[in-house]
Amino acid sequence: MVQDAFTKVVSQADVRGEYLSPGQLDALLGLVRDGNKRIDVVNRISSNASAIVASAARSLFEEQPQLIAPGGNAYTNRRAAACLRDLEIILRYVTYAVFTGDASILEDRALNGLRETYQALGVPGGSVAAGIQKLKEASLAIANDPNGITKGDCSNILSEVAGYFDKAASAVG
Ligand code: PEB
Repeated sequence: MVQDAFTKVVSQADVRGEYLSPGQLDALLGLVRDGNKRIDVVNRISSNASAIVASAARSLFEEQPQLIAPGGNAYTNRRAAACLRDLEIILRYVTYAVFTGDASILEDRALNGLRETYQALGVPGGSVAAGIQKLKEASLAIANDPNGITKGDCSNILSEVAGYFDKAASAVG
């Protein structure tokens, strides 16, 4: 079921018939307090999505040129386009997870069954995982860009973002 960080805590408490605990309220308060950072990160990644995908694909194909050579899984424009599209889909779901502070939308709607889909298609999952790691690097570089902002402590949100990419990569790799 798709949830956000608030809904998840509420449904877990409801299962036990309990009120929200002070610790849970504190954690959710932290989420609200740092909400602008979260939304800024989502905005930065979303508005640079094509550049992030292009840079990830370029560096994946540089490292694994066999993918775009005859016989490779991204050989022919049709397959290369499918590959870029897949990276873009993953990136989009990661932005949803960052926005909601919860991985369930990424897991349920994108990662669930993806490994098996790739196996059936003959798409090398390890290479997709490598591509997702490139997406992560490009996204973090853009999210971390100190240009035009007052520098604050973004280590928590950035490691959360990194975690969603890692989750996606390990779902297929
Ligand atoms: C998943 N990818 C492909 C297909 C599907 C997905 C369902 C088959 C149907 C189609 O081509 O559209 N779709 C995608 C996804 C969701 C979804 C993530 C989540 C909601 O609905 N080839 C490579 C690289 C890699 C790659 C390693 C990094 O060499 C991807 C990119 N995916 C790739 C390729 C195909 C594909 C399909 C090349 C086409 C395979 C083929 O038709 O031979």
